[in-house]
Amino acid sequence: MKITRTDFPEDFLFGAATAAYQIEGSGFGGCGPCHWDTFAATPGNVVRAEDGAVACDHYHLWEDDLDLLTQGNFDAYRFSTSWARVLPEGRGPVNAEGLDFYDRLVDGILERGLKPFQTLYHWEMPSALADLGGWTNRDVAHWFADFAEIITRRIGDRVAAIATINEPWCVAWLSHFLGHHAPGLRDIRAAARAMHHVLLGHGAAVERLRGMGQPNLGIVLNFDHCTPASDNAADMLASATQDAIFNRWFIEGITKGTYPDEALAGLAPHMPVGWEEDMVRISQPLDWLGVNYYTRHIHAFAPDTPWPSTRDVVGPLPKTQMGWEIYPEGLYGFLTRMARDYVGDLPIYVTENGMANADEVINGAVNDHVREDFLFAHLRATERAIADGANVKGFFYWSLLDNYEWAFGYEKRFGIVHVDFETLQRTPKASYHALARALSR
Ligand code: IFM
Repeated sequence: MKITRTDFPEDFLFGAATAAYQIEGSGFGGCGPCHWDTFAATPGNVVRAEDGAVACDHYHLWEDDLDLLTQGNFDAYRFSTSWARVLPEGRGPVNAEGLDFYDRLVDGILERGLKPFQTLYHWEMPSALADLGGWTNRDVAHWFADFAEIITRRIGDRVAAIATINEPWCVAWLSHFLGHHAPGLRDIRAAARAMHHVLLGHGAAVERLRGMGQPNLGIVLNFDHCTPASDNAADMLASATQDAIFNRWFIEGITKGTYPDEALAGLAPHMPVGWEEDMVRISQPLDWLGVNYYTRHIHAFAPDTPWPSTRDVVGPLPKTQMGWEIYPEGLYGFLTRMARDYVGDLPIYVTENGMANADEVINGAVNDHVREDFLFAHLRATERAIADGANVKGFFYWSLLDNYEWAFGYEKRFGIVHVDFETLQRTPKASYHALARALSR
């Protein structure tokens, strides 16, 4: 059965999400270099060594892109403001063109009757700060708070909500332990520091913005359902360890001021000295929580490997173009778990959910019916979580446009709007039209 707007509470917001480096084109408008430019330029890191220099050229085509949101009957738009675009050196001189761009963008969002949901950090660490260690350097917290203040002084009067960090697990673990994202480190000491400093940066930015009187501050965490490969004790512990690293570290840091023992079991020896004293700053009250959810993983014990001694097992469920299992039940699980164990009645937004598919334009149309099914199944899961008490106030599809999917370059297509990366032509897909029908009033 299809979804309609009336299946959700009256004030529920339907939106679509994007991020600066993935769509804007960092080669335009005085944007500074970031660690993704050099990560991509290093052989073996990114498919075809593609980078975000042009991306979807949203920097020039933003008005057309915002029109797609209104024509799709959306209520809100989640976007990010690039640190490297505002401060090309990460600190010091401000790029006036960058601030002007975001100023025009926010006005354009409001003129179209949409609510602007801003994210401050969606992964473009300015190269000058990456040179100083980026998230492994404790000073990153105040560099980030300074950036947060500068951009907020310009557009904070008009945004509906601000998230400090997008997906700290990716910022810290995926990028400093697994090495799949910039800066591409595979080092437990760097990872432990980034795991802590990313939350310290969050706390410092919240403190700074609160001090300026800025309302509606939150953070966007990603969650991945952990399933043990079997019910033997070693596989159960492997799954619990991954759950602690991925799902519990950040939410427990910000809501309880503690880190889970199962994660500290490996990370404690590598943590920065005195980290415990930062936990009060990290766990300041928030106004909302963003939940990004895509899939689950199955974890098994991996003997003869160092902590966390786990390996992934390929699961049996249908998979997306990313090879990720489609598991809507996981979204229901996290929304209700957040409400029950961590945030109570605090507003929760599904800030990202979506799937990649090998979409093609055929006779002017993209028939991505598999994405319609995915989307409606996850909306149903959200609806059930609300019925069971989770205070979910909105849902943002990832993503409005096909875009730069990080280490996968432009190969994986998450958009409800197809982008031809040669001509930059946008083609709304069948899923866009289905959603527009569901959301019409
Ligand atoms: O494209 C990313 C996005 O930048 C962060 N969340 C997950 C998406 C899909 O991988």
